[in-house]
Amino acid sequence: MSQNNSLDFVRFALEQGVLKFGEFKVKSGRLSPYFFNAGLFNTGRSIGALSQFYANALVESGVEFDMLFGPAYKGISLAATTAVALGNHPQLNKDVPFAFNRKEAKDHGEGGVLVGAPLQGKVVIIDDVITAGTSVRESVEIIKNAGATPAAVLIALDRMERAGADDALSAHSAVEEVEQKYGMPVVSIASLNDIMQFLNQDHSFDMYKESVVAYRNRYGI
Ligand code: OMP
Repeated sequence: MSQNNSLDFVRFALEQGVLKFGEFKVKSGRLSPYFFNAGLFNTGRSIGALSQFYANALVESGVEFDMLFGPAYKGISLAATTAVALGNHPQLNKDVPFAFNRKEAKDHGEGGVLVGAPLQGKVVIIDDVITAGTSVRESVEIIKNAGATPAAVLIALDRMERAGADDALSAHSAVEEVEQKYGMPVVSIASLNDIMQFLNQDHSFDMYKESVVAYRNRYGI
């Protein structure tokens, strides 16, 4: 990722209140000095800007792809808006198909769990963060069952922290585990490294820097 796209994104997420510093209990039970709540990109302009960051990250990654898949629920708006942004991207200029799943299969009307373009070719899974990798596993199954190929996962923030319990920390992060398990890259708009770089440049958040460094030293990859 170009550093501009990543650092601009960290700044933008802070401005929107999506990225916050403080003390937050995360899914793993750890007390994290920062939290990223992508659900707060909840206006037309903010999700429009978010989709441009996703589109830039994907194009800059050089990953070859044919379409996007957004796992329900959060992935639905992400896939739709990022397809719009990719359509307007000056370096790509491609009308990118997108699809998403329903959580409940429909037994009437058009039926099935898939909505949108038929799943085919190289498919990029788009999501906000990867915690346990459950949503990636389900998406990979859906894509393979349709005869298509999962090509990459595109996320907003890579927290770059080791999976596992405190006394049995894995050598790898959830993102690395997904990359190894499925043999495909995980592209993120920004990562904990970018947050650290932001904290080194912008001194308005100096009071949180120490705790972010300590957290990274303890859990970081
Ligand atoms: P889904 O959006 O349903 O995949 O859930 C993402 C999970 O990651 C939620 O349980 C969030 O609470 C959690 N999460 C974040 O969204 N942002 C973070 O910075 C950290 C976590 C986390 O709990 O690890």
